Amino acid sequence: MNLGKALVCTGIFLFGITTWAVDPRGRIDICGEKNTLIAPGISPEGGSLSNPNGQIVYSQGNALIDEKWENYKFSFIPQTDGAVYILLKAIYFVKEGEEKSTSIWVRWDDVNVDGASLVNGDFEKADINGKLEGWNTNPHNYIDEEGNKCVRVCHDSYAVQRIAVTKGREVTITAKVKRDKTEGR
Ligand SMILES: [Ca+2]
Repeated sequence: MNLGKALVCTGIFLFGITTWAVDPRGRIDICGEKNTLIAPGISPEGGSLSNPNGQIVYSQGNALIDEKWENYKFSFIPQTDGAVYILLKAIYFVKEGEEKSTSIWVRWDDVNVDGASLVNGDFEKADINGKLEGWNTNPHNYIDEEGNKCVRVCHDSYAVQRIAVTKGREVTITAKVKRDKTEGR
């Protein structure tokens, strides 16, 4: 029996409840606008990249074990001129025996795009109402970590920005991601 299973069993035994059986992972989806077609490029280290149809690329990163910023990098290649939406989120997770998904939260910061133009990738710019420059997200997802701003998101409550892309010009996205400190283990 590994440690993870032992902890889960201990949780059931002592409290009659199950504990988390999954570590958070960052996920970034790229969705082509209108007729914009995209193809997958490089995959995140320790993660995966998939291309369920010609307009979508899903990237998913490594398991986030410690509460520290980890590097995230992947790319895609536009097959047409157009625009895409970048969705910063976390993995989709359904607990065993349940029908509804459970929200897994991660934090993102320092998003940088090579091959296209993105604004406010460090999340430092927002108006007085907390509306982030360049991004759309729930204001509650905007986090101030002792002066450093970032976003806290899950699969269904993400941060999104639209960027223009050029046919054949590979777009490489780098970012920092970490497990959220409020996330259970
Ligand atoms: Ca920041």
